[in-house]
Amino acid sequence: MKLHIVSGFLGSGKTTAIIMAARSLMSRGKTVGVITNDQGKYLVDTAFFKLDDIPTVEVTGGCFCCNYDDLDARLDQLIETAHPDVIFAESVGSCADIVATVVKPLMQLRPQGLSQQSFSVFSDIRLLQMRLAEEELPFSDNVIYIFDKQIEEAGLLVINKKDLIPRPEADAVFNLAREKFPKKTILLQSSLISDDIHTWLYMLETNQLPADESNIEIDYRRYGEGEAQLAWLDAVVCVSVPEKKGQGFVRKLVEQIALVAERNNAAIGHLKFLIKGSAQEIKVSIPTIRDSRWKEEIPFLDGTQFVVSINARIEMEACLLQDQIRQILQELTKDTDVTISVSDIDYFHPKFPNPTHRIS
Ligand SMILES: Nc1nc2c(ncn2[C@@H]2O[C@H](COP(=O)(O)OP(=O)(O)OP(=O)(O)O)[C@@H](O)[C@H]2O)c(=O)[nH]1
Ligand SMILES: [Mg+2]
Repeated sequence: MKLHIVSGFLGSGKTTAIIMAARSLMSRGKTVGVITNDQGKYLVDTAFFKLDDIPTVEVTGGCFCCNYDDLDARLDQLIETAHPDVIFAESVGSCADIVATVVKPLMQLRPQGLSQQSFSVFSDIRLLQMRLAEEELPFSDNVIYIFDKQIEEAGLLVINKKDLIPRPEADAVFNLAREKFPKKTILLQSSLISDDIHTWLYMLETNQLPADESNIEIDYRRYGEGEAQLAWLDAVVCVSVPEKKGQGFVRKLVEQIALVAERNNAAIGHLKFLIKGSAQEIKVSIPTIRDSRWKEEIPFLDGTQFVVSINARIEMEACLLQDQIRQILQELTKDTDVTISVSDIDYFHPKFPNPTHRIS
């Protein structure tokens, strides 16, 4: 059984790449399992993997490193129930120091061992381009510190979403990254392109562990402060709209929630929605650097009843985020014949990271 741990900042494309890789492996007769991870619950990603019939288990309520025993147990559960040839474990996008706290413990502490393990780190090419050019990222210094530390510990760095910038610019980012990080294996990828996913899978299969076996130096105070500056909000909302009004309603809902960040001058880490109707389930995603394409991801929606799961990770105060989202929901019910009920809502700032193990 092979385990591929996939790390990288919020919205960098981890889930997309894993789904594409899983589809490719499954089409070749392999069995694949996934472990998702998040500080919150009602995870959009878990639901999204299940849409592809990929056996998926969750480690929720904190990162893999602070819930190592749960990760270990979920790994056993997945092996027992799904007998996967390959498991992908996607770590939460605000987590760093994974080599010391997850990769090494899994290699050294699991009695039955793993036939192979890999560790790759994703980065959205547009954020990396800005960072390498020393342009200001929209996050506070401590959040940027996490972004940097994730990249620092990568043995295999995947510069993802290359299709979103012109090819010469993408090549320039790749060359600059190679100059700056000569020890790393670096891939320039679009997770939407099958050939790129095959190359990534090939790199994983040829066992890309961290380039440098020594741990990164990381200041847990800064790392903890960075995580605590991000607000997490997870909600499940039941919506009833008149026939043929679903698409317009959902577009408005997503737009209004994205505007909360803008109004508060706050950076979005990742804003994700899963919209479940009687015949359709769709994911809508707004990452840090957004464009209007998300609107096209929302097709005509059949039916009148929808369950909308919201996972918002935004750099702002969690109570304020909750207040403003509730206000938006209330205002949307002022539209004729729309009813909205919040069946669950949870909002918080991640707790200080306190890894179960740290192996040097
Ligand atoms: N154009 C383009 N879009 C991509 C690519 N990879 C991912 N995306 C989009 O980027 C957004 C975020 O992708 P996800 O796969 O959900 O990112 P993630 O890293 O799993 O996000 P978190 O789990 O929230 O940290 C989605 O809208 C994806 O469709 C890519 O290579 N090219
Ligand atoms: Mg994800």
